[in-house]
Amino acid sequence: MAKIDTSVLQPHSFSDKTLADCRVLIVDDEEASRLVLSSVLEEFFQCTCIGDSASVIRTCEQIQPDLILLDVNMPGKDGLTLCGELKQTTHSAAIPVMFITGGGDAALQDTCWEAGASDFIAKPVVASTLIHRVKNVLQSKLRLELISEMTFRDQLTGLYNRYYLTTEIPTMLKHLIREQQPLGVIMMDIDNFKGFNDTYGHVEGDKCLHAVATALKSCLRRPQDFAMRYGGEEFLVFLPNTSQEGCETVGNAMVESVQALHITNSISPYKEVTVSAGYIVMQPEHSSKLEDIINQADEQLYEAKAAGKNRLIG
Ligand code: GH3
Ligand code: MG
Ligand code: MG
Ligand code: MG
Repeated sequence: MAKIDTSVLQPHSFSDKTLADCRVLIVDDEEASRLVLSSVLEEFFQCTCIGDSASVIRTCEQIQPDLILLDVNMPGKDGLTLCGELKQTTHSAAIPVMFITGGGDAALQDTCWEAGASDFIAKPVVASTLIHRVKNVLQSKLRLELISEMTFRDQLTGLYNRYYLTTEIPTMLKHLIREQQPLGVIMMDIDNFKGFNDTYGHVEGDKCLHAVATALKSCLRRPQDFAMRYGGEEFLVFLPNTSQEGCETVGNAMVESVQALHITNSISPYKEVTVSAGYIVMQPEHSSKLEDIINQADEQLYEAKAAGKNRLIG
């Protein structure tokens, strides 16, 4: 029988984040106001308070809040201007903003919506109303996060899926073109996998796919790098802003880490499950097509198969 580590065999479980895990960033220049808001909310959520509007964008990058409670009137940068900036910044654009407004007149409320508010609440704040409104916004955010994770991930392996490739990669390419940064692409395929299925059955085959995907993920070190299940037993790895040397290091680590799983495959000349990989490093241009990039990496993969499998060629 194939020897597989059963600790990595559970199918990918999507996010189990709850309301209690959500981080709320409270931004208000008045200390008394921050204290009131945090004392009401910290029983239910993870709260962080700041009084200085200038440091909000940096703080968002550091703690990635799920909601920002934002005072409208603050010295220096006011809440409305800050909200506009948050919505223009990649890492904070999706964070809902709830305004805490001093006055409740309709014109100000309109301005809050136009600035990108998800909701607002008038001072003086009623504790129970605040809690309900915050819970509502966070519930919606959690649902959206779960749906987007399910949309973009392959359920068996937990890796990104093809839909992610077609929707997200063009944005990544545009960024690389603008910054004049190279892209490393690795195309990978499990060796002799048809024989593995025929010998051990498709259930063991699925477990093997999960274990291989976990090994590949463990080789990714930077947040911008990602691996994707391209087809049945084929994987694509994208390494933005990576040199030839960097690509080779990651690719070799992946090939080695799969063999290091020591999953028996009696029909393989290596007697274990292995992968072959081909890589390219290229400078994306406006004329670059995703299909061409993948085809080039695929040609290298073909060379790796022809040269005896269980290796990286680029
Ligand atoms: P090579 O070394 O040349 O890549 O040979 P191979 O046998 O791996 O190549 P081939 O393309 O003939 O086989 C791919 C196999 O992958 C066929 C199919 O049964 C299996 N496969 C694809 N998707 C899945 C899946 O989701 N689960 C399982 N268990 N098997 C899958
Ligand atoms: Mg104020
Ligand atoms: Mg294949
Ligand atoms: Mg194969």
